[in-house]
Amino acid sequence: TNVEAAKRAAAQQAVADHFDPSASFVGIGSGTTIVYVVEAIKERSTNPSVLFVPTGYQSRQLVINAGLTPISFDSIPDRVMLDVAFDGADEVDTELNCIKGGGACLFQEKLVAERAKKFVCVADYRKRQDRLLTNWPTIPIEVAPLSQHKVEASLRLLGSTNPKLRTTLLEKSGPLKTDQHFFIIDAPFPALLTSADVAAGKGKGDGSDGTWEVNNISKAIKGLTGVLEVGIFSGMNGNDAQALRAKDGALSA
Ligand code: DER
Repeated sequence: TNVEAAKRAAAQQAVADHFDPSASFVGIGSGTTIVYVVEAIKERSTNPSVLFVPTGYQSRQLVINAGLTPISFDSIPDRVMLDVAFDGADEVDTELNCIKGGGACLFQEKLVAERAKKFVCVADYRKRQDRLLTNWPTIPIEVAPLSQHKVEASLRLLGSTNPKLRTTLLEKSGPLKTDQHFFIIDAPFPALLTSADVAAGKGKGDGSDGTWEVNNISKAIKGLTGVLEVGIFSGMNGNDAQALRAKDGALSA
């Protein structure tokens, strides 16, 4: 099946199911799937004063190029929650936990996702796995440049075999910088256990036996001084995180 067709199918289903044309504030994520989400929203939006909260420069340009009105996250009025936020993911497990950060936008993505009444993750069939880090091998972590080596050492102590600074020789010599001017470290770990795995005795999930549960590894990494954000999205504040999967164009939630 054509991956692009699957992305478009997932995006159109997600917007049909979760975009209310009368919405006032809508979060827009980063990556390539989100492009189809914005296209679908453009077809359905009827509220001329709806404002779109981007999750980085790419997301903001996408909103502007679609003729939609962006608003910066720090301009959202106090106590206002976004009606809905749409974003992609690099991997999604059976409990709707996500690995995010393939596009190095995870910090603003998490800010926006947590500010939304509903977080809609739009992901084609390639992203859906039983456990995180099955197909996508690493946890993206945004760190203050000065803390890079220290965080890498701490990640090794947590069991990451070979944490690597993200560089891209194609566009720039040297490390990639995020929209916050921070670095990204990609840390490989064994597949992350779900809470059901731990309940079933598949491992302790606290690192003591070499296994990690999704929330435990996320908290352990987030606790390292120098870490700004971790590319693990779980629970989403109890929001109704919907992971949509397009399989051969058909959809299953
Ligand atoms: O960086 C992210 O988390 C993005 O949402 C991204 O990785 C998903 O990108 P894709 O839609 O191009 O696969």
